[in-house]
Amino acid sequence: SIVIVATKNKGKVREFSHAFAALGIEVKSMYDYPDLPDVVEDGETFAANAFKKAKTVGDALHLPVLADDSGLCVDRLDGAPGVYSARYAGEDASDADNNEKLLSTLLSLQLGEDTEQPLLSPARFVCALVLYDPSTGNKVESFGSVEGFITSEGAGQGGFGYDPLFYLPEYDKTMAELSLDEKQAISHRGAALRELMAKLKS
Ligand code: ITT
Repeated sequence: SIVIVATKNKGKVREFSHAFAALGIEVKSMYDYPDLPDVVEDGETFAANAFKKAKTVGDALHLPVLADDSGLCVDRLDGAPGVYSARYAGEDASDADNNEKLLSTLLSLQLGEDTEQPLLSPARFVCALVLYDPSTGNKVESFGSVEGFITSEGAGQGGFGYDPLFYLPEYDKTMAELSLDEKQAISHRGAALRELMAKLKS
């Protein structure tokens, strides 16, 4: 069987493919369906944006669709970049651009403080998932989050997005230094996926 995920983010595709492969389910993404309408992600919450993606793509394909809206919330930045995480440094910003903007913003706030210490700024990743069925109009929602610290000493080649800057003290590693299995076990996306599966079973 297959599940369609309304995403163009290759990092998300990799993680969903890995998670669903363990259940014998193949993941299709927006790359597998040409001519899908553009999704306007102007919602104020992760859940609102996830629903917009699932509904736009589900209605276009006349098939049930899963969507993920996620991002990074930094305490010191009052929860930014939040729903703007993908375009923090501008409309077509790369992950590297966004990471650079995040670090320079936090480091500029730290001026005047003890700059000998590496930056460790509390933050969390948040993920909202929506599974939408256009034949009934029903949706199932789930959420997950993971706490960590933005570090000025980025590391790791795995994951995507802000993972190299997201430090997990319990592991003494960044999210980008974890394997796919390790990330799935603790990540916002892994947690949201487990909650979704539990809701679908009950
Ligand atoms: P789709 O809308 O096509 O799914 P997107 O990248 O635009 O792709 P979002 O609007 O949900 O997706 O933005 C999520 C951004 O938050 C993403 O681009 C990363 O910068 C960041 N992010 C989300 N999950 C992450 C993770 O597991 N690790 C690192 N960064 C993550």
